Amino acid sequence: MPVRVLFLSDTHLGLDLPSRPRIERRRRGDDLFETFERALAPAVSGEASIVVHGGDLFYRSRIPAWLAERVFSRLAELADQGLDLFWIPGNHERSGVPRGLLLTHPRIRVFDRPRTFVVRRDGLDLALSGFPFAPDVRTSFPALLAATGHADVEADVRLLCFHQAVEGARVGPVGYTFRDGADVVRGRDVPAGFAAVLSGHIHRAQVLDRDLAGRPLAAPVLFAGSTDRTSFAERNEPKGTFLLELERNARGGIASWEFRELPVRPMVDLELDPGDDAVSFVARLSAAFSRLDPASLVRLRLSREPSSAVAELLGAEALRLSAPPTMTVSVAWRGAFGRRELPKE
Ligand SMILES: [Mn+2]
Repeated sequence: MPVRVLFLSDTHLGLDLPSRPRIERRRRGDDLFETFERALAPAVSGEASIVVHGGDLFYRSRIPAWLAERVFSRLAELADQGLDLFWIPGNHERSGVPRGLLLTHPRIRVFDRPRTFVVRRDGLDLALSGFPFAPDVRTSFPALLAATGHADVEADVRLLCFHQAVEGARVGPVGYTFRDGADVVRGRDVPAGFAAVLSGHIHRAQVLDRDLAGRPLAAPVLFAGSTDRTSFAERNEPKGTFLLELERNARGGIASWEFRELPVRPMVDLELDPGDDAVSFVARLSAAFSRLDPASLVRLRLSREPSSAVAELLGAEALRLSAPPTMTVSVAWRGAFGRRELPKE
């Protein structure tokens, strides 16, 4: 019987989530928690018995205690129901996150240093080897891999888990490609003997099977990507998780997978000429908003610096009122005014 593993990463929980909001409105922070919960659905329903979080669970390394408590108690709940959870600390989690809270649960394992965990599931011994985010991974990779101790354990199926860029990974609207930076794992360093490599860090979901010279990788490298869009650079990317099926073979197991897409809010760039007349601008703006999905995150880009009458509207309650309450609008234009965001506190 195959073992099913849910792989998610880069949930960035805590982003835009103040403990005492002064304005009631839809927040990205709430979106990210909703998407996090949806992402966990295959684990909650029993489709997967193992969950791997590829890192950047939180949005930064110093987090308030209430946030850690909220997230860790949810993870502990899942572990209490019999799931095995694994977490690779990302670049946002190198020091300040109080990992001690998680390390005390017997079914929650944290790659707080290079190490290998073995769990028995559905008659298979599954070894998960990994290490926390390493900034200079290109040179340190062989040593980090060896330090996991993967070679010293017996297992039917093996996974390698980390939070790094790998040669050939692509991000952003124009497809920036990671090549030979000090923070990039070489394609030829991806080791044989693993069913798959699971990595966080790269926010675009993708699977690598070749290096940039076209040579096949020794194991497929899966990036689940962020579970929700964390910036406009991700506005065209589908978001989701991977559900993997792992089976035994003589070479560290074999993996198959499907991408489980998650519903996320549309991100829209709205270009508008501010004109000089505030009344006409508001009418054009409202008309443009009404054509969009009311759940959209809108980046309003003015083609030129607005007149003072129009500028006054942009900073004010008026703009908030011209958009549906479920819409989030930010404004940017070139010129002396710089950049403004709305709604804001
Ligand atoms: Mn991230």
